[in-house]
Amino acid sequence: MLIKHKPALSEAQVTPKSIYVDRRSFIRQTLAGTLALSGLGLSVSPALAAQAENPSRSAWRQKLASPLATMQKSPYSTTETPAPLKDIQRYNNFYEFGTGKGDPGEHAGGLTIDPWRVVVEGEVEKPGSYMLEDLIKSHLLEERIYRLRCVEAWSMVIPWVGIPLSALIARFKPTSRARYVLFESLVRPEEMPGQRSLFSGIDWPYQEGLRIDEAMHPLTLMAVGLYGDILPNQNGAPFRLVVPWKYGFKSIKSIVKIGFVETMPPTTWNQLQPGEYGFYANVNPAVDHPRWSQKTERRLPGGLFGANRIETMPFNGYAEEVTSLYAGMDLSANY
Ligand SMILES: Nc1nc2c(c(=O)[nH]1)N[C@H]1C(S)=C(S)[C@@H](COP(=O)(O)O)O[C@H]1N2
Ligand SMILES: [Mo]
Repeated sequence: MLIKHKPALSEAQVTPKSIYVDRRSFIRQTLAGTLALSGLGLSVSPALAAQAENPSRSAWRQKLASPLATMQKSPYSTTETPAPLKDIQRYNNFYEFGTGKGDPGEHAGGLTIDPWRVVVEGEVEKPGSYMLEDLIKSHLLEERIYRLRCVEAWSMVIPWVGIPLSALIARFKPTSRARYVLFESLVRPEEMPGQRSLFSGIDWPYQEGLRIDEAMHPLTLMAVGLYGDILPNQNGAPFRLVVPWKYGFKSIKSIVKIGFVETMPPTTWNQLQPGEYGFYANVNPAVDHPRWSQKTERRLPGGLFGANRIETMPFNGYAEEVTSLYAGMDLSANY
């Protein structure tokens, strides 16, 4: 991804990186810092205090405790070894928190993720503003270990927890006019420093979309967790899309709206650079990005000696399951 302008450096971004390397030592240091500062009669910044506790995460974890306890393993999981949690949490794209890979890990901790509402609108018989827990509670959570391939040519294996999007869509009862599904992320500049930057280049909210048959495909997941716990904030807590055969930018985070529409919806990266980020964005080693090759990818974390390059697979290795969705389409023109 390349954003047109360099974002303004925010005050929070100058906090030393070493503080954040390990979340536990971060919390320890923050608490120690709080004590030290209060001993000196100084106060700690509210953002740091929020990252140390964030009661909304404990509240949401409690709501998800019994669904998580009955989580099922899925036959759709890859047998590849998942990336360690620390790598999944510190190498992210989530521009609402900054454009650097470490920014979401540094700045998303304070995001309030409970209560969380999801607005469902458009061509459905059951539109409404739903509490997230009400959307989840009648479904069994599944663990789905999927490869995630970013358009920037890095990838990771991630053990998501979620429910198939098809099961959710069925309860909203789409009408025959619902040909596409659109998704929108949270807009909350007070908690999202990337949205306060005048130069981010993105017109918030982050938006994505799928054709209805892509949305109904059994591989398409709405994730609420990973590694058996609620989602880390930097990975899109409390509720994000995961479409494993498409480039990662389709897998929109921290979703607050799902809409059902008749025509192809505008999507964030496609609007910014239509020649580089197609609406379909299927992982395809045969079609290079205009600025780099898509034939190989860096599988993270790298080994002892750094880069761990592997060949990129058509549809990210899910060709057998999804090729039929695109029968008759020229994928070289549509990514
Ligand atoms: N709202 C929102 N969703 C987003 C993004 C973003 O910037 N904002 N980045 C996307 C991109 S480019 C990728 S590769 C994945 C990264 O997911 P991860 O950080 O959980 O690995 O999230 C996607 N979803
Ligand atoms: Mo990405």
